[in-house]
Amino acid sequence: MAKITKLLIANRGEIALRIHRACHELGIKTVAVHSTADSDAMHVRLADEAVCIGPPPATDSYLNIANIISAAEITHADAIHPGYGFLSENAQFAEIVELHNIIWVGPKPEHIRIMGDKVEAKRTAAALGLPLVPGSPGPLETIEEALKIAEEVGYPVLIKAASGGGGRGMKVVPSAEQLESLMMQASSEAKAAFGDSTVYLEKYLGDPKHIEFQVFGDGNGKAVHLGERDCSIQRRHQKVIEEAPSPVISAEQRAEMGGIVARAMADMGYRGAGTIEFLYENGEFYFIEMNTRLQVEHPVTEMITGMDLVAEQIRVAEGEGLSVTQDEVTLTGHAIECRINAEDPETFVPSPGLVKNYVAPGGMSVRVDSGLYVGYKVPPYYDSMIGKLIVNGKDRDECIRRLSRALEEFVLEGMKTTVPLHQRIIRTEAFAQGDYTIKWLERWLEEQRA
Ligand code: MV4
Repeated sequence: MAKITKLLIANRGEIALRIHRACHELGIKTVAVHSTADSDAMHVRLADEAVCIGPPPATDSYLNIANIISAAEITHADAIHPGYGFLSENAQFAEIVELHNIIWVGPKPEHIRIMGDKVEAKRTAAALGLPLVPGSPGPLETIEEALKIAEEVGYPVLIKAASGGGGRGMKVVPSAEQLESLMMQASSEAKAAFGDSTVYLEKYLGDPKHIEFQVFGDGNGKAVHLGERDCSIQRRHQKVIEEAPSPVISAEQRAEMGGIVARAMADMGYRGAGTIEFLYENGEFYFIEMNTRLQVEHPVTEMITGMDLVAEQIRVAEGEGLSVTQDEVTLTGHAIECRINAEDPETFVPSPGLVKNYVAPGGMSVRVDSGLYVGYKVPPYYDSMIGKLIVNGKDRDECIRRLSRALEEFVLEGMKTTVPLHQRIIRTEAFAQGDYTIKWLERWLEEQRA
């Protein structure tokens, strides 16, 4: 039971601002840490204190553990929130924070470590009763073993790197003839990319949806689920639009799967916010990975639950336990998020630059999470996501109409953005129907180019 009085935000951009806002609503002071490229960022200006932690490259600043811990020490911050990306899923960083008697606003380091190893994650998920994609029970040791398992589950199969995730280091194997060479290739690529050659095998699902459940644990055996998000609208493993609830999941199926994931998190003693990722095909869920962080798309869950997930993370980190029981969680209406990137909407080439004019949309049930302001210069060193537009409505129809209206209002001059792309996507029949899968956007973009 340790109240947080001053929290260091170990991140940048819209999520740093999001965390700052939650802290100030809770009466918690904030410390911004930033690279020399981010001195003029909105969250740096709003924070109670700011410490420069290095030059623009993230490895020298936002990933520099010694500098971040030093910043926490000199400002007497009593907690660190890592946001998403950067050090958010670095178990060693979480351990170091705790060793310095600083409250880590995140899951237990052991759980971060387990879920970071995709083979360990699957083993754990299986033991907790989550449905898995059929495949190897552990790392692939020999080609004979791989051939045997592939035969059992049926081709095509997918070779994945244990240290991969987010789609890096995957190889689709169409038939037994290619298995050996693709397995060797995957293994040596994994070694080069992650310093770990461990690979495993799964049945390849041809065209699933990506549906993820938001979970929260108190670290002491209590956990809840906050429903699912459909994140299938993606390009090259980058999500573009997310929505909650999924347009294809029934209330019964949500309650069933939600109950399973919440019980799993309770059983493992999970602490804080987490996301359990599934592939969904032919009405069935298949666990693939768990993310041990707050995600970019958390606002759609906030809109349908009315909960502040950053405030909830802070409560749990303080040892206050969850603010709700499962019975008290209500899922109401529909919410959709569009990621606004500083990119050419046709070529996706990054387009950083000076914000010459900016008018954010407003009105009923419209939320914009962004650190943009007129005169701000989007630096070229980081991710091109510069904001998120999140809209909710009483149902999916109303939500889409409101989203279209909000996108119409969006004014951002000085760089190319993905706003026009979102307008085009939400007008398609596939989006209207809600039956899109993970391959839909790339296929549609290909069609549009032709
Ligand atoms: C798969 C799959 C098909 N079958 N696993 C990609 C990222 C990583 N989280 C897992 N991924 C996939 N795993 C099996 N057995 C297809 C993908 C996949 C994907 C998954 C979610 C969202 C977007 C995706 C895009 C391409 C491939």
